[in-house]
Order: sequence, then structure tokens, then C-alpha cells
Amino acid sequence: DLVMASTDLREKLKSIGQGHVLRFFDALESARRKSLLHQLQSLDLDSLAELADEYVKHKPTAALPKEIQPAKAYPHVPDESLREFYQQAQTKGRELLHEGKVAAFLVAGGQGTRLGYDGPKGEFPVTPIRNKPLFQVFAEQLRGHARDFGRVIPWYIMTSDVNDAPTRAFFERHHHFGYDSKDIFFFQQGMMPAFSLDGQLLLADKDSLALSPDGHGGSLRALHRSGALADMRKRGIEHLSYFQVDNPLVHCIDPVFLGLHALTGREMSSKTIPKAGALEKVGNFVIADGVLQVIEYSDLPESLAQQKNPDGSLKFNAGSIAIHALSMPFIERLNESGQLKLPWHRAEKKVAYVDQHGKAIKPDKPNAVKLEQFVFDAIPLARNAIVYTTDRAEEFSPVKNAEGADSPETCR
Ligand code: UD2
Repeated sequence: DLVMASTDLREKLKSIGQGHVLRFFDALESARRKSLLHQLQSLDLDSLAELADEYVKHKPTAALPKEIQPAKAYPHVPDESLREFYQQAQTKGRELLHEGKVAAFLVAGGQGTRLGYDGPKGEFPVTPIRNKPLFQVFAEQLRGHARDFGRVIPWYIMTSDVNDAPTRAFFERHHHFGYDSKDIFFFQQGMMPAFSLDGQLLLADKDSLALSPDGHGGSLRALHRSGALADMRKRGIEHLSYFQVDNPLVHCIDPVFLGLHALTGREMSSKTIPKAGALEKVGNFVIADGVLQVIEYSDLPESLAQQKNPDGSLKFNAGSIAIHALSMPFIERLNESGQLKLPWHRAEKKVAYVDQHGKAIKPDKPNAVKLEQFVFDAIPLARNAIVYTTDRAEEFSPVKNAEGADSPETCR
């Protein structure tokens, strides 16, 4: 079987110009052969060839939309004209929770390299007095809401190959922080191979590709492929409350936000805060060529980021803090064609690899391209997406760096 599989694969790989990844194959012992075959079989080789052409070999010309305007957001505190609507939203959100129609969705598949913590980031002890880990902070919030609404809030947690086993073990060790283990659904996101700058797949070792998680946008595909969506259907879930592992202040469940999202029949809604400064490292909600979307800080030209209104405030001030509400039919629609149609974002990185002689190389400058999809790129695909303003002090203080801004110290 091994021989058969490798013959087919060898042909396929050759046809897409990647035959070299089996260079050391024949000399490997059988377990190592198997693991390499397994990695290769999990990839969509046809689309890899296209991706290498489109995104790796030449930098895609960053087509910035022609017309970029600030996005409008629902205010945190409603004015007179919105007061009643917010009341209704609150009622709607509470109703959904009472009826058990909301699930929590945590993305925790990232590598957390900047923090320098050796393990899944959710294990990081974050609270100032009792040193509770991030995972516990979320679990306690969710259990509190479940108690208040008399319904369990099923919790879907996305991991990746880099941290799946330790994440599960951590939850086991902590008795799932009081959750019933049948109400937590772990699943893994997809992995993407790193390419050399000329589009060749890199080997991390003779029996292994250099793989990394495919970005939080991959969550929308992984929800489908893992059976998580099917599980949600079975439970009667209608909306997902999406958050990232690095922000312990997030309101994992927010009835007003969920209610606004549901009442307006939206497919994907997002929270925003006024930025801390023109160049804060958060995405920017904008209306680009007429469509609401997020432009990542690294893609927004500084000349635009610095623009001011007549009163001196920032023109592009709606920061994206990666908190979303998503409706089930929307996620199902995105997966309909079998291909999640989100763009890929290209980043040049240093990736260790073995060269054609089997020698391990540790590059000292970027030698590779990694590709990731971003969840906020689904916003322009959603019908009538909305943005709702929240309060930074209440809801946003991520732990990203070991020191300085957005570090454990600032967060505590
Ligand atoms: C993200 C947003 C930024 C802003 C900021 C707020 C992007 C590209 N930028 O910045 O606009 O909203 O957050 O804090 O998203 N993750 C996975 N799988 C992956 C990659 C990431 O699960 O393949 C998770 C990761 O575990 C973490 C979250 O996504 O929970 C954030 O990822 P990041 O650290 O790459 O995003 P960051 O800080 O650049």
C-alpha cells in the first residue's frame, strides 16, 4: 500500500513541480514514510500548485480598493433614536440564550510565538491575583451565563496540529473547568506548507514538510470538515460567538451584540473600538468600494491611517478586535462549493529546512512564504454585515508580546 500510495503521489507531485519532497523517501524507515505520506495526503495538491503561482512566485500586486471611507458603527451607548432598538436587541439576545441557540467559538490554533510561552497560549496564567489561565477565564464566563440563562452554552475550540494534544490534556487535567466534557468540542484547523521564495515546498526534515496553521480564516473550513457544524445543527445552534484566545477581557457572550446581530438578520457582525492611535496594530473597519471590510494595519497606507477629521479625531478610527457573531447558514453557505473562497495573505518568514543534501539549514533572513486566511475576510461576503462599538477598558486587552504593549503586564 505504501508503495502504491507513494507511486501515485510521486506522479502527482512531479506534475505540479514538487517531486523533490519525496527525495529522501526511499531511504526512510516505514513509520517515517507513513508520516510523510499522511502529511501529503492531507493537502489539496492541485490548489497548492495554483497558490504557488498566484501568491508565492510573484508577490500579488496588493490591489488596495480605490475608494476607502470610514465605516459606520452602532454606538456603545444608544442615543434616543436607538434606545428602544437596543432594548429589543437585549431581549432578543437573552431569548436566544434561553433557547440554547448560541454556541461559543474560540480560535486557539495559533503558534503564539511572540509571547514566547512554550505551550498552548490558553494555558498562560493571566489574572493578576489568582493566576488563572486564559482558558479558565473563558470557561468561568461561559458557565456563569449558562447558569443565568438555564442553558448550557456548547463550546467549540479550534486547535491545530501544533497544540491540539496539549490543549486537550490541559482541559482533562483541569476537569474541563467545570464544563461537562460532552459540551466541549475540540477540532483541528488545517495546515499549510511553507514555500521557498521560488515556490518549492520546504521540508522541515527528511520525513516532514514545513507546515503551519492555515490562519484563523481556516476555522470556517475546519468547522465544516471536522463535523463541528453538524454537531451544532444537532443541538439547534443558530449563532456562534467568535473570540480569540489572547484577550481575557472579551465578553464571550454579549446579549446586546448577539441580539443586534440576530434582529437585523445579519450573517456576520463584529465589534469595534476606537483605536488607541493611528498606527495601533489592529485591523481597520472601512467601506471599500462600497463594501464593509477590514483592512489589516499592515495593509492600510500610513497616509490614510493618519488622516484626521476637522475636529482632530482620526478619520479611520474603527479598530477590529476580532470579536464576531456568525450565523450558521452563513458558514454553511461559505462551504457550499467545497472550497472556502477567502483570499490568502502572504508573509515572508524565516523557516528552518533541510536542503537537497539533507543538511539542516537555519536561515538568518526570510527564506520562505507562509500563507494564511483571515476570518474577517468573510465580512464582505456576508449580507448586510454590521459593526457594533464596545468599550476598550471593558473588553480589550490582549496578551500578545512578552513585554511592552499588549503584554501580560499591561493586561494584568
Ligand atoms: C489579530 C488581527 C488584528 C486585531 C488583533 C486583535 C489578524 C490578521 N489580525 O492580530 O486585526 O484584530 O488580532 O487582537 O487576525 N489563530 C488560529 N489559527 C491560526 C492563526 C491564528 O487559531 O492559524 C488564532 C490565535 O490562536 C489567536 C488569534 O487567532 O487566538 C489571533 O491570531 P494572531 O496572533 O495571528 O493575530 P494578530 O495578533 O496578528
